[in-house]
Amino acid sequence: MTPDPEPTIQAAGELAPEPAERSAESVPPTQTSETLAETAEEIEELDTDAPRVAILMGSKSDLPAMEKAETELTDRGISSETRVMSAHREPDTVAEYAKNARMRGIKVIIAGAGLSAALPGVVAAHTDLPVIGVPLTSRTSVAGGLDALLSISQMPPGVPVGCVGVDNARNAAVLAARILSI
Ligand code: AIR
Repeated sequence: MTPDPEPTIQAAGELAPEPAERSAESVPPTQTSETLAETAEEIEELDTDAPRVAILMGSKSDLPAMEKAETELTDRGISSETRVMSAHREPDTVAEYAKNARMRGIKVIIAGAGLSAALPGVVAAHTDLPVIGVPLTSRTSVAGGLDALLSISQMPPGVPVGCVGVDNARNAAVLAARILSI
């Protein structure tokens, strides 16, 4: 227990300290949501290594096609992170990743998948960040990737996914750079 501070006696007629002085000493500064947002923006600007673009794919077998997106972004000096997650095999992981992406400072999401390619659409269902889908050919593709092309491009109204050409992950990266205006 700390002893009580000495009581201060104020003589009659003596001026009380200005309210501003007292509040500066005893009340912690309050942060409005506006100043918090500004602070978050400043931190983001300082943290230059933080990924701006996410590159997602449904399987490790998609990596040879999707790594072209990473190469293009790196060449342009845009930070990215690459993750493998399947909308059908790991639906909870995909939902959680998409929900947290904006908070983590991600600005654009590129998502590639083959066959019944749900990944870009499911990501777009869980975030309002721009999502660019890359339809991929796979060992058992129908009509050279037409299955994935239709799965990605035929999104319902209100939940858009930008769609690049089959296996054209590089174009997805160029589009992401344009969205970022870099
Ligand atoms: N895929 C994986 N989960 C859902 C889908 N649509 C896709 C992958 C890959 C294809 O299925 O994106 O293009 C084959 O995956 P795997 O793992 O069998 O090679």
